[in-house]
Amino acid sequence: MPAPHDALIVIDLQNDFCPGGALAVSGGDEIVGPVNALLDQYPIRVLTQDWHPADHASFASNHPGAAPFSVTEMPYGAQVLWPGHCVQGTQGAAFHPDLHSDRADLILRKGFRAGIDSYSAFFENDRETPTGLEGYLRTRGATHLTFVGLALDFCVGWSAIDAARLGFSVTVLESACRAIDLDGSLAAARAAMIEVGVVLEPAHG
Ligand code: VGL
Ligand code: ZN
Repeated sequence: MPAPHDALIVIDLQNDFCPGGALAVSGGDEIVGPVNALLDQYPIRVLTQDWHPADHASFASNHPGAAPFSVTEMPYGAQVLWPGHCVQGTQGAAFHPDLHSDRADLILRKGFRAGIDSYSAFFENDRETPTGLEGYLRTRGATHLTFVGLALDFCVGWSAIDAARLGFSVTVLESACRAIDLDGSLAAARAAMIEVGVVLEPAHG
């Protein structure tokens, strides 16, 4: 059972990451029920929302000739070029309609600057521009963070790793996550999470 200092962070459970969406994660909609059950249990509840302007630098369509899922070099490092997704104010950027988003204490939007992506809920992809979530969680008294959502190998993984580096105790519930798994990204994300002390609760067993 969650204790008073436990926070649940639900990453990007939005239409565009669910089947039928612009950047669909296989089985993404299957986690909505389990996530709703968790939202009822935790005393501190945060939802993140990927929230890009149409001219966002992470969209392949904004790089003439670039194919979706190719990798480019940005001033802040390597960046996967995604199909356009989660454009501010669109239905694709909205939460899955069955998600109990009214339960959230805080909805944190990220990726809203055109020139830089933000996988992590804590820092943009330069790994140093803060989103403000650390201060929110610390002032709420959160010490242990449980992550669920989409996608395990990108936004969930980067968020969990940053949280561990910031000194939070971190658990990822894999049963309430789904992955993109692009060129070994899932195995790499799992290894990187374990490396910094994130506890991965496996989907089975
Ligand atoms: C995500 C790719 C691009 C995610 C967001 O939520 O994992 N992945 N934008
Ligand atoms: Zn995005």
